[in-house]
Amino acid sequence: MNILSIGGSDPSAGAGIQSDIKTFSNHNVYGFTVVTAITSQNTKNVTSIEPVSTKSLKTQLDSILSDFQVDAIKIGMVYNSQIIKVINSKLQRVKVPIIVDPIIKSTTGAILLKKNAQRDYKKMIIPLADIITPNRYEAKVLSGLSNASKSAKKIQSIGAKCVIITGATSSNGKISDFVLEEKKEYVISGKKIPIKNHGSGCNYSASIAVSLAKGKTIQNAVKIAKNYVYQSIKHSKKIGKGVNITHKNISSEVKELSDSINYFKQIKNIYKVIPECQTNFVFAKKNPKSVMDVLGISGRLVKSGKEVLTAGEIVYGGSQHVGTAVIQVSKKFPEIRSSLNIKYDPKIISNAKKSNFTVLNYDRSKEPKKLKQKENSSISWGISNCLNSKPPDIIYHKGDIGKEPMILIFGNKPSEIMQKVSKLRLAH
Ligand code: PXL
Repeated sequence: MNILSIGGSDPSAGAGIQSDIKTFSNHNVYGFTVVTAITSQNTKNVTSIEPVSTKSLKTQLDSILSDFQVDAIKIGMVYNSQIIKVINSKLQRVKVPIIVDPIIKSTTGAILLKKNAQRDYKKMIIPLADIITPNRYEAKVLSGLSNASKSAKKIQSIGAKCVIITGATSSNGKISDFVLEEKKEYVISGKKIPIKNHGSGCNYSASIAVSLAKGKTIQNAVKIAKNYVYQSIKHSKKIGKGVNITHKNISSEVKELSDSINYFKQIKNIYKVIPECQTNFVFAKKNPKSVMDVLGISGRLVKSGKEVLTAGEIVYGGSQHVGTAVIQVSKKFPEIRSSLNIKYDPKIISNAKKSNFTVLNYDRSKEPKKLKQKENSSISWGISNCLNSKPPDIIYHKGDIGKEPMILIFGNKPSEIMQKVSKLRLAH
């Protein structure tokens, strides 16, 4: 997945295109950048702004749009009317979701959209927007209105399909975004962190761009963006002499799991090993106590025709079933922290034995009746019954009445599971 950010260069990398690359990367998508203007700034002030020439802007856009598949476009700082006109003419016929983040003033008070360009901005940039994400101040400048609902409706009437006013209201430690979709309006609230920062607006709109490219609903996109911004402010750094710079480092555990999931999904014909109950791939903290200590995919890896799609996000508590399995194994073998479930196939079991894997199994039909009634009890019972003195590579069962047979692969970490997967010659 590839996303293009069109905006200003910020050498402090707190905002602008540099910050967007970090957001895209944190969401595991590739980012392109087209520079509209070069700002000189730090955490205290902006000292210079030089827009690029229209020729450069045109050729930058052509370079990207003629070569790559672009799954969404974010438009940030545009500065003047010449830049606005080029963007409008190049993007009018582009058929990918466009997120517009109106950039009018910097946190430190500098003008980032010239006053005499505001008319052209409304005429030529706002109508490109599938989603526009002004903050309260920007919404007021664009609409002339203070009331969130009226202001959003005005901006929608200028041509944006959906309007999200970020930080529309805030009280009691909460900050709420006002969302006006094509046919409904609602508010989404989250926790507020009162830290003056540089970058949160860019983080928000870039995260929305990723979600839109992934086909998520606007409501889910807003929830994901709010959480991302919360984290980026929480981990913001005072690395300069002025305001904090937002920062979010995806944990190495999430990166490791996410890389392995992507690798797994790319295996040829891998859809054939996805069971009816779908697949999860998990990675636990050390000594996990509950599934809330285990990273998993909240909506699992699901089969859609011959494709395997990631439904949901990688989150702690994302898997009940496979999460419970890894917790049970880790009680006896603490080094084992990752697991993946796939469809039972005797050929896979015989490949595993040929590779000298430690393969264990249990018979679900032998589980005591009393236990069966409890949610997820079977897996704990089955696993604790079959473990022996060696850490397992594979544990399988052949099902029970109404229960699907299943293979679980175990390893110390997701990349080790992928090494095992390559030996098992899945989907051949
Ligand atoms: O945060 C908005 C923003 C976006 N883009 C650039 C900026 C700023 C704020 O300073 O400099 C280039």
